[in-house]
Amino acid sequence: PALDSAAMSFNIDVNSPNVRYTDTHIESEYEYQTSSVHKEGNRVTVTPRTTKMTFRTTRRVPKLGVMLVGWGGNNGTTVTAAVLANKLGLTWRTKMGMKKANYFGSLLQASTVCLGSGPEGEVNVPLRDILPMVHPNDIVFDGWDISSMDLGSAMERAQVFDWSLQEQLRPHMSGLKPRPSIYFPDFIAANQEDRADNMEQIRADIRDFRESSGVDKVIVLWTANTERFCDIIPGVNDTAKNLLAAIKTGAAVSPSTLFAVASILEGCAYINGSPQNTFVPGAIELAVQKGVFIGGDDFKSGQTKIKSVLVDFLVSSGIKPKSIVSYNHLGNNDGKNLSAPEQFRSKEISKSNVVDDMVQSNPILYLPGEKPDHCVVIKYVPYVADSKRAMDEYTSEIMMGGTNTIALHNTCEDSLLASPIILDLVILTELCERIAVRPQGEEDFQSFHSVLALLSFLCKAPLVPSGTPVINAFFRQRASIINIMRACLGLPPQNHMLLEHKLQ
Ligand code: NAI
Ligand code: DG6
Repeated sequence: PALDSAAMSFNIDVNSPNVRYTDTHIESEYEYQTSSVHKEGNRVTVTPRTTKMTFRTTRRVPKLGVMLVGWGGNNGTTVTAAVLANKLGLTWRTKMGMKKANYFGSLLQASTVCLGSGPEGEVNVPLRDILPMVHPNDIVFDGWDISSMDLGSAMERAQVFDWSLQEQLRPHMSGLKPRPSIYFPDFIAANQEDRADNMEQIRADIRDFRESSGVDKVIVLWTANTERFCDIIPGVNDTAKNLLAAIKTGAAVSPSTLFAVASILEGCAYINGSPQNTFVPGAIELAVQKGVFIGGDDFKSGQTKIKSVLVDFLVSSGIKPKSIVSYNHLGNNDGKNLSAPEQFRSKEISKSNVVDDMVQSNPILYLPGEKPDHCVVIKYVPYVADSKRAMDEYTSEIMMGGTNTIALHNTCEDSLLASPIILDLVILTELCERIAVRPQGEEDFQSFHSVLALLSFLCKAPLVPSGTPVINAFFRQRASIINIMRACLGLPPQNHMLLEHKLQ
């Protein structure tokens, strides 16, 4: 029987003098415990530190609008159709039996967290129930594309869903049409006048969507094709002021950066689901100045997600990965776009840096600067369409000169992995917009840094504020999200000590 995950919904009340529920907020008094470490040669001094702070979460969940750049693509159509199918409670027959719409693959909708244990044993609840959050069924979608095809036809072009499901969805999808977007075959050489108009048009589109749909809040997310990396040019994109001036005069600015700037100027969070360096220094500075969240880069959906688990497992077991070779072939439009060298290079960079933090964490295995050989190959094979194949070989050095080789073969619809990640990205970003923190002794509450590092779990190349560590390891990223949510409820971090079961 199909699982009814919607029925698995919990109301959580924290019974603690440190937590206050008002009509508008959940407030928790929290002790943040860290250690300050001083290392001099082989001598390490650790000083535990406790910082008291108040977390305040606004309880009212807004009506959320999400504008997708690349709405007519495989991810854009798949996420829109999946939400519709869930909202309508659709079921469909396949050769494997009846299927029911669900949100498998979503951290927030389909994974759980253990709140603790009681007479009934361990109690696990969906992450979506820990704090008041937007439900994906309630998201209103809109967006842009360089293809004017309606979403019903674009869904068919994507070849992701079973035909009998598409037939049910088509009447709902065909009326949806992407807004015209901007296309610069080589954005560095593009027409200047147009560009200034383009940004104003994007801003007007955002305002039009907000007004016509009646949503309270808009988040913009890039799921359009991968662009090539752009150069950081002093005087053009190095500061917020220069970037705004460059856009006005029509200097070299990529379409994705234009979307990011337009979104920031409209006060809308902007998320980059592709690998290119949309967030040039000027765009980051602008987001900080305006207090708007930005996040990215590049959805962490399959091969890279496994890498962020497997390399962590190997290195934290004391095993030394020496070579990681990752092949991909896929036949969708993303694969076609990535068959161009400059676009492939963007993806190669974001797929390759993912092991760095794990390797650097273990100086027993790796000398300073030493890294495993890491090779990423992507080939376009039209026949396999959206059903991406990823093949990986991990070769590691084990005890006494031994060699351990692990080979993986992974096949699945790429867009069905990316779509739940898109939902998590926008829902988590929206939640973060409602969380404020006040360190003890300070008057004002502050929000998270504009560069929303909490999204790292969902991204291949996490964007973090300058000077802060990049974490790629899967379970560290997951723990960060869960423990911050727990802090909002005045609950300590999950420690997995289970001392209550380990003492006499
Ligand atoms: P797709 O090629 O099916 O869709 C991209 C859409 O963007 C197309 O409809 C295209 O017409 C449109 N587009 C291109 N330039 C545009 C512009 N300037 N403005 C508006 N629309 C524009 O690709 P897919 O499979 O949906 O992937 C989208 C992006 O997500 C790609 O960059 C891909 O690398 C990235 N990604 C996908 C993952 C997955 O698992 N599917 C995982 C990680 C990243
Ligand atoms: C080739 O790998 C195509 C890419 O767009 C990927 O499918 C996508 O970036 C997902 O990558 P990963 O490494 O998370 O599976």
